[in-house]
Amino acid sequence: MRIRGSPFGRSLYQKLLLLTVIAISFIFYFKFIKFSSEHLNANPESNLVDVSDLDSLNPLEKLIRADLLKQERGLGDRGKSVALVGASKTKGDEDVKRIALNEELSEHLSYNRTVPDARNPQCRNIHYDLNDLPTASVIIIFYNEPYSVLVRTVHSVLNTGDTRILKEVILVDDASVNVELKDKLDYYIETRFPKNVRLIRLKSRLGLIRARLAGARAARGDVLLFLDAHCECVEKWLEPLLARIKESRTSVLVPIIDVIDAKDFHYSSNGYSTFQVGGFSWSGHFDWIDISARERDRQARECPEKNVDVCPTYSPTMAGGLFAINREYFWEIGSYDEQMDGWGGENLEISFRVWQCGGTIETIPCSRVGHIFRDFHPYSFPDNRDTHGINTVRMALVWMDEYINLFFMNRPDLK
Ligand SMILES: [Mn+2]
Repeated sequence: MRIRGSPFGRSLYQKLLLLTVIAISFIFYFKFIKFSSEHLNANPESNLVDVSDLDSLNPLEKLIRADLLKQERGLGDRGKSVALVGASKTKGDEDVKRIALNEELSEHLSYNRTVPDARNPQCRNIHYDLNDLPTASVIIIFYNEPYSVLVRTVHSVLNTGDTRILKEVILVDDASVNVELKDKLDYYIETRFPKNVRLIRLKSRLGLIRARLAGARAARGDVLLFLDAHCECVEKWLEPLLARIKESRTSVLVPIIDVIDAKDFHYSSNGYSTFQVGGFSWSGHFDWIDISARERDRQARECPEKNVDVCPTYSPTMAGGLFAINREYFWEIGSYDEQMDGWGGENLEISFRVWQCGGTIETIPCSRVGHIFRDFHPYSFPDNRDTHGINTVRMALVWMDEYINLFFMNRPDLK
C-alpha cells in the first residue's frame, strides 16, 4: 500500500502536528489562568474564592479571602437595611457603641453592593460625551477608617467611574494605627485594584486639611474630587460634576449627599423633588438650609432651557467631605488654609474663600453620593484640642471683615 509522502516527510508532519497541539495547549492554559485571576479581581465575592487550601496561601491573601467569605452576596443590595442576628448582632451593637458605626455589618456586605438611583428621572436624559469631559482625581483621606468601609468606598468609585473620566484614586493615610490599614490594605490594593489606585502614607498625623493637601499635590487629573472614606456613589455621579466644571472652571461643586445609616447601612434619600444647600450659623457652624426664592429666580433666568430642578444651585457653604474643584483653580485661590489643624472649620473657610475669590459653590442635583453619618466622632484629636473652634476663629478673622463682631457676640468663648 502506497502512503503519500516519504517516511521522513510523514514523521516531520506528525512532529509539527504534535508541536502545534502543545503550543495551543500552552496558550489555552495561560489564557485560562489569566482569565481566572482577572475575574477574581473584578468580583471579589464571587464563587472563585477558593477555600480548599487557605493554609497554603500567603498570610495576607488568607486574610483577604477570609474577609470575602464573610460577605453575603446580595445582602443590603439597592441600599436596603440589614438586621444582624445572634452573635453578629451582639458584636455589631458593640461596634456602634465603640465607633458609632456597625463595622460587623459592613463586613457582611459585599464590597460591590448596589445603591438605589435616587436621581431626578430627568437626569437620565442628559447625555455626556465622556471623551470630551475633564478627568477626575478622586482623593480619599482616612484616619483609622473601618477597613471594609474604606475598601467599599474605593470599589464604589471604580464601579461608577468610567475609565475615560476617572484618572486616578488617591488614598491618603493620615498615620492610622489600625493594623488592618497597613500590610493588608497595601496587599489588597496591589492585587485587587487597577494601577490608578494609589496610597500615600503620611509619616505623622497631619489632620484632615494637610492630608487632603498631600493628596491634591499628588493629583494629576483636571479636577480634584475630595471624597470621605465612608461613601457609596450613585451611578453617573461624576459626569454632571465634570461637565459643569468644563462649562465654568470657577464653580466648586457638591453632589446631593444622601444618608447611609451607620447602624443598618440603609441608604435613604429625601427623593429628588427637594434638597437643601449648605448654610452657616453665626456661631460658626455649618447647617442645611432651604433653597431661597432669590436663587430659584436666578436659576429660572440663567438656565431657562433646563428644568430648575436639575440646574446647578448656588450654595452659601459646603458640608466639606465631598466636593469637586478644578485643580488649577484650587491652587489659584490658595487651596486650604494650611495652618488649620485636626478637623473642622475648613469647610466654611473654603466656602467663604471661593465666594470672595470670584468663584461659586453649587449643588449639582444630578450627582448623588451616599455618606455614612455617625452620631459621634470615633477618634480623638491630637492633644484633645478643640480644632473646630480654633480653625473657625481663623476663618472668621480672615474672611468676615466687620461681621466678625456678630461672630464673637455668638462665640464669646473664642474671643
Ligand atoms: Mn464624613
